[in-house]
Order: sequence, then structure tokens, then C-alpha cells
Amino acid sequence: MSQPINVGGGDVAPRPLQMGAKGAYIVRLLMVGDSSCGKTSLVLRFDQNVFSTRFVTTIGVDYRDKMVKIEGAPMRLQLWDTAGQERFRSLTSNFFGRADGFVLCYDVSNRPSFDHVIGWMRDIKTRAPPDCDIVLCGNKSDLESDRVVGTDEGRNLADEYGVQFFETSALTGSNVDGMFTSLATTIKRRRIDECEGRGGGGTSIGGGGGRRRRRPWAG
Ligand SMILES: Nc1nc2c(ncn2[C@@H]2O[C@H](COP(=O)(O)OP(=O)(O)OP(=O)(O)O)[C@@H](O)[C@H]2O)c(=O)[nH]1
Ligand SMILES: [Mg+2]
Repeated sequence: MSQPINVGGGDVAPRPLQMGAKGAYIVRLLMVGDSSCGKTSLVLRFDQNVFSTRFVTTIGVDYRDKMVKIEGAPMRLQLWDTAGQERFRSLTSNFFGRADGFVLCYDVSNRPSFDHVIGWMRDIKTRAPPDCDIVLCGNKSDLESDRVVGTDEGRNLADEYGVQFFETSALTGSNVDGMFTSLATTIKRRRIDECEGRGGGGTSIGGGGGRRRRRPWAG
């Protein structure tokens, strides 16, 4: 098994989140993982609460954004849905450098997609900012009779990497909101709350001048 890698922030001081023009924090989330594990389906379930059994492979990178409120903080989740196919790998990894978080997906009914998590983690470690947060996501949990990757295997691997773990089903919707919300909450606490605690101002524009800034959403 691989060495644990420090991709969850570790001892690097987190950067404050960027504040967008409309008073919401901008959070860039990347969907990564092998082709057909369900990245696009997870985004569509989360954003529009829909699901289709038809497989339309993603070409390059698709984009959607979704406004959420996390513990009172308005956040614009920018969902970058990357193509899992190998031929797009060099293109999609160009997007890693500006990510705040990753949803690293595999398919619980597809062993190779789980084996490849190590390679995806290596790419993230190499190209993504050290303060990004990661969720390991075993999708298609509804396919119980086709399951070849146990829940414990997924959880153990996530523990090794020190990242969060969820099993989801884009088909039933199970855990989908919970997974995205949990990732956004972790990012919010580290990149807003902790930064304010350090006097960082909680936003990368305007500056805090070392003083605690008023939270724009707190009235
Ligand atoms: N049973 C089941 N099928 C799913 C689930 N999520 C996705 N699928 C199906 O799996 C296939 C692939 O889903 P996509 O979301 O397109 O996969 P992807 O990871 O975006 O694939 P690429 O764009 O090629 O990287 C589709 O036929 C989906 O209907 C799930 O939770 N359960
Ligand atoms: Mg896709």
C-alpha cells in the first residue's frame, strides 16, 4: 500500500478563500477519477436532483456552479467536472493547480477504478495546492450485488491518506448532498474560520490589516 501523503493541508497555513463579486466565497471543486465511475452523474444529482442511465462521456472539462450556504457563509461552489478518460489527462490536470477541493471518485463495482485512486492521488499531490481538501468517494453504492470494493477498503485507504470518505449513489441520491456539503464545510472552516482566527481577514481581497473583519453575511 502507498505511503500516506500529506494532501489534506497538513502543516501548511491555509490561504483565505477568494471572495467573489456578489459577496459569496468562491470554492473551486474538481471531480476526478476514472471514466464512467459517475462524476458527471454526481454533479447532476447534486445540482439538479436528476439522474440518467445514459452514459455520455465527458470531453475535456464541464463546468457548473451552485450557490450554497455553509454554517451561514454564502459559497459559490464551482464544480469542474473533468473527463476520466486517459487521453484527457494532461488537459484536465492543468486545472488542478487552482483547486480548493477534490472529489476523487471510484466505482464500488469496478476494481480498477479503485486501484487507480493511488495514481489520481499522486497527480493531486504533484499539481494541486497543498491546502486543498479531498473527499474519497466510492460511487454506485446501490449496486450491492455487483460490489467488488468493500466499504472498509475505501475507508482504510481514505484514512491512509488522511482524507474524508463517503460512499454515494448518484442513482438513488444517497449521501450525495452530504458528501458535497461535508467537503464544503471542511473548506469553509479551514479557509474562512481559521484564516479569520489568524487575523487573515477571511478573504483574499481587501485584506484584513491584521484585524478581524466583519462577516458580510452575518448582518
Ligand atoms: N447504478 C448506478 N449507475 C450510475 C451511478 N452513477 C453513475 N452511473 C452510471 O454510470 C455511467 C457513467 O456515469 P458518468 O457520470 O457519465 O461517469 P463519469 O465519471 O462522468 O465518466 P467520464 O465523463 O467518462 O469521466 C452512466 O451510465 C450512469 O448512468 C450510480 O450511482 N449508480
Ligand atoms: Mg463525465
